[in-house]
Amino acid sequence: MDLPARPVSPKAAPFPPLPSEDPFTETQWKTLLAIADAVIPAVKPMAIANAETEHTAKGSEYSTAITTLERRSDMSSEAIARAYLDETASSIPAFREGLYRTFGIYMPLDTKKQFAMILNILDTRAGSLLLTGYVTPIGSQPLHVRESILRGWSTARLPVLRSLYQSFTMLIKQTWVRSSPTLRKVIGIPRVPLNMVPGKGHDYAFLQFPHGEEPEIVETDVAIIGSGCGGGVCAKNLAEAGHRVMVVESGYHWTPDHFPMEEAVGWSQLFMNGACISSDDSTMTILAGGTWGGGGTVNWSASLQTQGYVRREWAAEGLPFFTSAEFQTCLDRVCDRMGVSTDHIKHNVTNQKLLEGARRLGYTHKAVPQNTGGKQHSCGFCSFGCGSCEKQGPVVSFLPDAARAGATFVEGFRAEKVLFKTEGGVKVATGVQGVWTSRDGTGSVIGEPLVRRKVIIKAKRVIVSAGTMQSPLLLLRSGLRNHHIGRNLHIHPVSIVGAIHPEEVKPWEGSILTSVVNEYENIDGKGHGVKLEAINMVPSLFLIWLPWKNGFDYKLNVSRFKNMVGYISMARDHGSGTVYPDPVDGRVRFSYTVSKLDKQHILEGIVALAKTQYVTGAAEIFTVIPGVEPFVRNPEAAHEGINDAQFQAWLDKIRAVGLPSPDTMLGSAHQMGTCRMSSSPKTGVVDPQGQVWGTKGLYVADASVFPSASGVNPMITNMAISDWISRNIAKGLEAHPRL
Ligand SMILES: Cc1cc2nc3c(=O)[nH]c(=O)nc-3n(C[C@H](O)[C@H](O)[C@H](O)COP(=O)(O)OP(=O)(O)OC[C@H]3O[C@@H](n4cnc5c(N)ncnc54)[C@H](O)[C@@H]3O)c2cc1C
Ligand SMILES: *[C@@H]1O[C@H](CO)[C@@H](O)[C@H](O)[C@H]1NC(C)=O
Ligand SMILES: *[C@@H]1O[C@H](CO)[C@@H](O)[C@H](O)[C@H]1NC(C)=O
Ligand SMILES: CC(=O)N[C@H]1CO[C@H](CO)[C@@H](O)[C@@H]1O
Repeated sequence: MDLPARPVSPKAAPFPPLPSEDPFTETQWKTLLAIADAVIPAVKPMAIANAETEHTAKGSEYSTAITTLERRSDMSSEAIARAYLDETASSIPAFREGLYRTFGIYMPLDTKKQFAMILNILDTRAGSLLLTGYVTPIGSQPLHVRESILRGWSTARLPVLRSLYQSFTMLIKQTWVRSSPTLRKVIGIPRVPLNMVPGKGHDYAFLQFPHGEEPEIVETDVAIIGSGCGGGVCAKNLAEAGHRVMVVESGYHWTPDHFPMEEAVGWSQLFMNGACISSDDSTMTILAGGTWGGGGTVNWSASLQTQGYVRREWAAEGLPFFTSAEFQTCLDRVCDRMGVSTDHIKHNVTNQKLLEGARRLGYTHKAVPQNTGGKQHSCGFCSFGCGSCEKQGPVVSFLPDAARAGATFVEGFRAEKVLFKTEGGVKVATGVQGVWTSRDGTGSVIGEPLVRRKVIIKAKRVIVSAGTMQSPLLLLRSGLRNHHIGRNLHIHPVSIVGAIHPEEVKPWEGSILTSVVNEYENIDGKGHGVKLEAINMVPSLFLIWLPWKNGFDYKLNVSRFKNMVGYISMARDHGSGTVYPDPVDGRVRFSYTVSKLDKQHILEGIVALAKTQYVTGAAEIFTVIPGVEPFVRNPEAAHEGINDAQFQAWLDKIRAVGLPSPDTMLGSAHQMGTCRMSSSPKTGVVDPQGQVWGTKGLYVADASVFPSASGVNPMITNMAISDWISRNIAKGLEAHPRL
């Protein structure tokens, strides 16, 4: 019953160790796991089910489910189908560990305390009555009562109950999809992309420092903090211009033979804060890279140049660079280096359906250029690293170029603050101070490190490329007080539309994001609107968005993954938020509430996406809007196209319900703007050359300098701006003759 042999099997990457302190008490765990088992229960046929703990399926329902699952799984294994239905969340050790890690490592203290408090309240008679309508605490209720309490929360009038429903079901779906031993077998998804040929990565040498009580002091011309898209470009340019360059990165390098990483581990090891960065109102989650190569190691290859209307908007704010020939040269230069083109694209089914749907509706659409070095890149798993090295992220392009020009690298280095001297009342950057954490004795990153040491890097120029979430925090820790630091956070908020097609799609096959529909990109006439794009179809990123009514339905619905496609309606946001440090431990926090205008735009995009799926034959279409049931196509009405009255009524419902708060969950992987570039220190953080206002020698070069949202996926814009900033820095530095 094993999957057919695969040509490659990436090296296993380990989880970070579990914290020694248990995040919850035994009674809190009991309540949480009872809720978990209500979301993902064992399903048993009526004849043998124990209604206290198991979901009871009527005899025929159960046997139909088994045969359906067998058919779907490719493996025709009744044993696997039964094991899948038998599975309860709490019976999976990796599920419990996943929750333990989420609460014990990644969740900020005050959020964890809120959860603990809710669990306590649910365990009292009075609290239970208030929240569930029963005096018996939910942890002691039979399964069907727990299920009906959760369903009741989903439609409650009280917003706090609806948000309980969302928090619990999302958390549990997510942890289960990552950890289930049977789900992937039932879905039939392979461990690595079919026919993936492992690539040979650059052989990095990272600086090592000896033990010592005193800080280690090293010297360079340019210190670059962060190895992501911005930092990578700067490193190449400055090293090639003949300067000594040192790039420091808080994450670690994973060689490509670890890629694509298994989903569960990948979320922990490759993403910032375990991919668990939620807005203060908990409706929004931000994904950011946190490894060698930053977002470039986990992004999806979409390589779109900044559009004219955004360039004009930025130029009109006193930044003429954005309409200059120079900016275009920078865009073209970074694209050339990564072999960006549309020539080799072969659209997978998800992208084909978006393009064909748009064609049939007369929507503007186009192929999205890929940074795949002039090769076809059929890899649907790039969120967890690119094993073939075809994706030209910084780790395979800019950083190796920098290495060949003499740049040096430090992994495991967390920059604490920029150091200054004062000259004539101006702060002049003299370097950066941080803590270096070496690997452990086995070369891994999970054991006790061999060395942990404070390091001071003296430098003539310091470039902060720690990304939109971390760059402003570093500036604040360095004592800078410009009011704009951390503000103006734009995120391109996205909502999701999924569809189930009658034919097999195998959505994990082929390239991830090769098409875009632009029809609704300028709804307000001022450059705000949505782009419609494909989402990366890996189970842990997609299946969590399917609605939950009970665990039996949910298990059966997610087993149809092979027939699903998924898309995002992504807004160029007019509204903005703020990034700030957690008061307890300094980790990144943010506040962001999607504006009314942006919600309207996202909604238009959802409607348009649903139409593309209707006209390409979807059998079912679903959104993540609370209270909107999936649309099930009536085959009789198909000839009417989108005029199908039932379909229109469903679209009306979507428009009427909108995206209610606080129970509509949105996501983002495009954070920008928290160190905005401006023509005056009164309106931003860095000057038109990328130098931090009020300082000398300190620059920011990453997506945080965008004056507002880029509208397109931000990587190329980020790299082009970083190209310009670093070339100007090089001009102002006297070159060293290279030895
Ligand atoms: C899943 C996903 C898919 C994406 N897909 C696309 C796409 O297809 N197309 C596109 O254009 N964009 C995409 N993006 C967005 C794009 O990757 C980011 O916009 C881009 O990487 C941002 O680059 P950056 O230089 O601002 O920061 P990052 O690339 O995030 O780099 C910052 C680096 O600094 C490190 N760092 C942070 N703090 C410190 C510190 N104190 N000390 C030392 N190091 C530190 C971080 O670990 C990180 O590695 C995607 C992003 C994600 C998460
Ligand atoms: C990701 O970002 C890097 C730059 O950091 C870029 O070179 C690469 O092309 C991007 N890849 C994808 C898949 O977006
Ligand atoms: C899940 O299954 C139920 C019942 O089988 C159905 O009503 C619902 O629409 C399904 N959800 C999706 C997203 O297909
Ligand atoms: C199921 C299916 O048709 N998958 C295709 C997705 O697209 C790639 C090309 O990018 C094809 O190779 C797959 O066969």
